[in-house]
Amino acid sequence: MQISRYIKNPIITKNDVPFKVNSIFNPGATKFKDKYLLLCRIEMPDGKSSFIKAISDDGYNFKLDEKPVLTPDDHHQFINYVNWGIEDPRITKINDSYFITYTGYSKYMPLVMLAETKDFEKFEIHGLISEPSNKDCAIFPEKIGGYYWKIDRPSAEERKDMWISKSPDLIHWGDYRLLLEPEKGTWEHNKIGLSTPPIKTKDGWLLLYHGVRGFGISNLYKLGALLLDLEKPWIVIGKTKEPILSPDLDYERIGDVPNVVFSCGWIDEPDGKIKIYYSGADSNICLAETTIDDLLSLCK
Ligand code: BMA
Repeated sequence: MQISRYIKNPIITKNDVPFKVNSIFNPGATKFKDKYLLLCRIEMPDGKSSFIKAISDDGYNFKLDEKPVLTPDDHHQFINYVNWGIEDPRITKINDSYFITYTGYSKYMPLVMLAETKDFEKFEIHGLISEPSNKDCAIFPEKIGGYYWKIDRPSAEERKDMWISKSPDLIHWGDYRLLLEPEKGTWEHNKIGLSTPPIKTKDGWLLLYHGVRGFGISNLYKLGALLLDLEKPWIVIGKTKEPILSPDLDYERIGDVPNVVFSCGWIDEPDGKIKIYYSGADSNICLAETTIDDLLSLCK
């Protein structure tokens, strides 16, 4: 398997946060002004999550901000949909704007929120782009056939499948279609969901997704890759047969939620390498590296 964990994992833990948090994990990732930027989920001592920014010159050594950059309280008219926390940001750059899809959590259960920023200081909160229950959403980085596209994961009673839909303006969504359902009897038996925003490759749209299987009292979260048709992104043209990353090391096994590897962001380099930012056991931020070509060959 052509995927390697960074030897100094985890790269960020709660000890790096300059104030008291329960945990830091599940960051969205992007390049911003030639630096690596992570928008990290921090779970505060009261159990509600906010976001904090981390910046790096090399993608390995990050410096965290002094304070959160986006909190539930910043959500004003949307506060009732996020007052149990904001979680799991995914970042897509379109032209000179960064669009962030994330989970708004409240007594109404998870739903998908959309915010936009140009500088990662000020955020324009566009509001809800799903009803509950829904999460694990990211937007494609360009229009396809004249429309924006997103993938998300509604929870419909027992069903936990990935869906795709389109929009003329990123706000109003429709043309919903099933994209992928869990393959029964395998590592993704119980549920799947999008992990990283799609990247355009010569062979199709490439993305990571997570699969979950319950064993005894534990759920195992693993990562796989998925390849979608470039012009018709609702068509799956390839998928990894086995997970590309599974919880194995102590920092993936032991933590708030044991036996989890979970990713919300990755950064592709001009030379075809790709940095996958992920979290172990909902308790840290880690890095794994591979190449686009390796992932593509595993999807065929
Ligand atoms: C998912 C999300 C993630 C979390 C994962 C594993 O449902 O809530 O935030 O990392 O479970 O606990």
